[in-house]
Amino acid sequence: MIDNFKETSNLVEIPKYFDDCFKDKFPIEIDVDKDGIIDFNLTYEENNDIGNTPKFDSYTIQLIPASNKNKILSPKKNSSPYTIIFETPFSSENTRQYFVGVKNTLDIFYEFESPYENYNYFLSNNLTYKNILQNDLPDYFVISKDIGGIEYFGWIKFILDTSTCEAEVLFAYLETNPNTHVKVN
Ligand SMILES: [Ca+2]
Repeated sequence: MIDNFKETSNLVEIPKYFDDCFKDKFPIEIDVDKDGIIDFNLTYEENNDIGNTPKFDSYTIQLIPASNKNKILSPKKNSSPYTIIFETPFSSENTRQYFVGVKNTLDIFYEFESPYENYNYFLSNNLTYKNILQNDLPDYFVISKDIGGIEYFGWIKFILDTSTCEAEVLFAYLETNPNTHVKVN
């Protein structure tokens, strides 16, 4: 009986609307070199699908560079998908920016029109980053920024947990020495 109660109390209610979960939290503006100019936004893109019945909106949570001088880096690999979330220990060595086949979606919320709102859900599966985002290891993006034609490397430490509507950038770092790799152990 007590065990049953515990299990029930651990269930998190899935939000019915994306705004209930994240409206107050996105976009999170990230200024990696503290120069007052935003370099990346942790935010979402909204898509309206009108071709389906029932109609739905989808909200795709992503890190989006504010300029094409700012790169989101992936570990170098021979084939896609190219991932963008790192866990410690990591380094910016052997990384690069890919343009095609990048697994850049952190999670997706599907929001159906009324009266189907009880079917709304976060995708939260292996097409996104369910296992990496839900384990106990801190999550990072590895990034670089072109300043005056020279590349500077850095990282962004963040939390995203769609099961509890948490989204937060904990720290952003840009190495002050050019062409110098960063690592976190
Ligand atoms: Ca900046």
